[in-house]
Amino acid sequence: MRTFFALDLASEDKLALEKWRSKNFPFFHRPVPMANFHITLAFLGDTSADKMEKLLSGADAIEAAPVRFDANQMGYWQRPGIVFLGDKQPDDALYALAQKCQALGARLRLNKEDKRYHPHVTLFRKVEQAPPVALTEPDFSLRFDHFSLMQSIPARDGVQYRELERWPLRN
Ligand code: 3AM
Repeated sequence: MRTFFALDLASEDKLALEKWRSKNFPFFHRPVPMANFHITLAFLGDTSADKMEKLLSGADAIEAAPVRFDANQMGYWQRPGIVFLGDKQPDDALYALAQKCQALGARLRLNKEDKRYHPHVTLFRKVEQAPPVALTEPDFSLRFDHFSLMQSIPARDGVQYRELERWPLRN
């Protein structure tokens, strides 16, 4: 199965982001379903049953602090065609957690990511042109007290995510 570590947004935050997105970009194409709003920590890819067991016990051993993410900046990456929300000053705790998740994935020879890690919440995919400027600046204060292992399930019109397991973040 296809998996990734992520910070899954709380339902009320998903709703708030969706409200802002639909007000500011009512005509923009290919919105990510609000249920899918998340911050990827580490993409793992195809995960066998054998590796899944090691992944779960490896994640049990991860100790990391709660994370804050202030979604206060919109961005666009032309090559993957992604419009996203970022944080102008990302939390060190987020990098520390992502690094631990990525190291675990690398130890199990799951997906090896050479690119620099840029924490973000994807809003639109397959976007060919930079989006217009938002009428109202995004300003969402997101807080996370757990991280999750997610399964990505292909669906007829996109993907669905399912949380397989979650772990607490503590100081
Ligand atoms: O919504 P974002 O972009 O944060 O882009 C995919 C998504 O994250 C990313 O993993 C998340 C769940 O699918 N992803 C998918 N395939 C990937 C790959 N081959 C990938 N990240 C890196 N390498």
